[in-house]
Amino acid sequence: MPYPFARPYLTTCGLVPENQESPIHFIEPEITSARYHFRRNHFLYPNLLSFTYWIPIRGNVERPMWISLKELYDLPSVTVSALLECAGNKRSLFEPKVFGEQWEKGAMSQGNWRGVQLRILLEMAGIQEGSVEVVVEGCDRGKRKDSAQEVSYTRSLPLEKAMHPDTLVAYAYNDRPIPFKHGFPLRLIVPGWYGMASVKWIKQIEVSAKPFTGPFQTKDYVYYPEKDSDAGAFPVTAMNVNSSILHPTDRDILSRGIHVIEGLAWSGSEEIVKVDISVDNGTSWAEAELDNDGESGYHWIRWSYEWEASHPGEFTILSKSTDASEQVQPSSPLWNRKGYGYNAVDKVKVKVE
Ligand code: MTE
Ligand code: MO
Repeated sequence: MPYPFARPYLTTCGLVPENQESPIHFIEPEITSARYHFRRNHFLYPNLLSFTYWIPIRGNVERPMWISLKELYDLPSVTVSALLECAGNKRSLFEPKVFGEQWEKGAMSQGNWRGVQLRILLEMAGIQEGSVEVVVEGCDRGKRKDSAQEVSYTRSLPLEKAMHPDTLVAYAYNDRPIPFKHGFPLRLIVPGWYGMASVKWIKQIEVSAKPFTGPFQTKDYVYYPEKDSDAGAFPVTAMNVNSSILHPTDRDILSRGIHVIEGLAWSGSEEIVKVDISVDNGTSWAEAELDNDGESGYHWIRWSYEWEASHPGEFTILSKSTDASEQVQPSSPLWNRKGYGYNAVDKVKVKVE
């Protein structure tokens, strides 16, 4: 990457609460250090009180319990290398425009999360017959614009996803305790799903026999394809197949000669099998080289394409990825009123002089 020593700070969508992202061309291609990790918050940062260090596991369980951090650290742990992408990443690109934080392309990160499988904790407590979801509450709370009541940031997972071996109650990020802004001491990590599922600052875990209806479940993080009605609504879950061009950057002026077009590609459900590049705004396409370590997993892959810019002019460069289940980035995304899951073919414009 071009600037190994100095990178700019995050760009800011809002400070109260704090919502910041990394400029796309400064996304670190392997591991996002905590400093450059985007920050997505619905409320002010919570005050962590002693209860944070004892997590209740309750609800529809045989043996309701409290688990301490110490006990948690002593349980067998696993590490998952996972990409976290905000469902609103790239929201600013929707046409027509939608309301909400106007994220550009950098509300995503990738790193190694270590913790205890949520299913181990659920098995310790013993899930009762008839349970359908696991509800995880965060310590942060406040008022939403749509209600006078204070609420906490709380989300549920279907039982099957909660029991998935890669769903973690994480306590470390890149071999260090999770930084406070990213959920210290414990956060949920739901690899493959958009970031809203990965609840920070876990306060309690509750097994439930009925679907959870809190506002972050049933009002936000729902795709509403219609502007004026809720027809056709469905929940935001796994990350869509997607890609971003890291280099060159949009509106770069390049000299004639060979340029390496580089970027990232990812999907929440399957491995990336192909990335197509166009340097003529989609008239012709060629395959990029995938820097695929052969591992399937939850991380993005890097790709590159050598381009000989032999004559001056303006060029529109596109990247389009395909995953193993043959999902392909569309030329126009599914427009939805809250602006989630933008995944149209990525685009930068450059000028060759
Ligand atoms: N957890 C809590 N407790 N509060 C929040 O506001 N935001 C969610 C999720 N978990 C949120 C949360 C959303 S929408 C995203 S994209 C990720 O956290 C962002 O995680 P980060 O701030 O560590 O990047
Ligand atoms: Mo998000």
